[in-house]
Amino acid sequence: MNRRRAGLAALAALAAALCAPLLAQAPDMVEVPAGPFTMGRDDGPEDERPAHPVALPAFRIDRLPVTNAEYAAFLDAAGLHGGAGAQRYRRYDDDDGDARIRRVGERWRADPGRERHPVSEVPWAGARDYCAWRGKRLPTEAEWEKAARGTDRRRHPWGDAAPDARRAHFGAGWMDTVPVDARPAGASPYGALDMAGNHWEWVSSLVRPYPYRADDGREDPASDGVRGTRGGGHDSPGRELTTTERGRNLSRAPRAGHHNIGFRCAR
Ligand SMILES: [Ca+2]
Ligand SMILES: [Ca+2]
Repeated sequence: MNRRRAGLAALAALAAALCAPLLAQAPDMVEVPAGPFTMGRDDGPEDERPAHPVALPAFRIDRLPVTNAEYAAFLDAAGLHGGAGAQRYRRYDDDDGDARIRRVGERWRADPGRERHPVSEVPWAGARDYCAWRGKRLPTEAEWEKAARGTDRRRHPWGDAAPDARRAHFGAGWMDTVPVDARPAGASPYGALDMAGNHWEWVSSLVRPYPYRADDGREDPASDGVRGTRGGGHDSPGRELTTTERGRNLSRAPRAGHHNIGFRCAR
């Protein structure tokens, strides 16, 4: 090897060494640019009608849902309960058989093998508090839908093809979940993973009829009303895995955690 080629080879090796960690580590949030998108559809169930334009400012959303390991770290930092007196509430249904985080000594710990699975049994207020702890917030229902759907009205995050096992985890048994990054082929137009299937996801919005309006009271953080859930879960049939499905067949009382509802955060 002559000196020039040796020098180039050394440079290339250095560049590869410097870039490797960047390439290996995808960003933990994806960018959704400002602009309108179409929310809802005209040919779906009543609660998804009508298709209507919603304009949103730019925002970022987590690339992945929150995992058991991440939520265990939050419980360590923030504690199981929030509020005080009559306002005291629980951030995790730790006594539920479907909980996959347990207190071990003084610490909260994800069950072995479940660390990277989406967290379940988190009441809506726990999801809200987790996002605040990370300097984030829950996405609104409109933000969630745009992040999953983009601006071309696609039926699923990956496009219009029917759901299959390569793109999403669904049609599975009770609590049969997979790691949050197990289905890269199901990425949304902005690169968010796992939006369809595995777990439903809490959004900030109360469940109200369309058209979506952020200023009509549905974003009231103090309300006790039912909060939205989006995306479909591991035990959903394929027809619930659309970008427009609103989870109307689901138990989603906000004060309880549920076996098939997790969340991700936005900013
Ligand atoms: Ca999901
Ligand atoms: Ca529960």
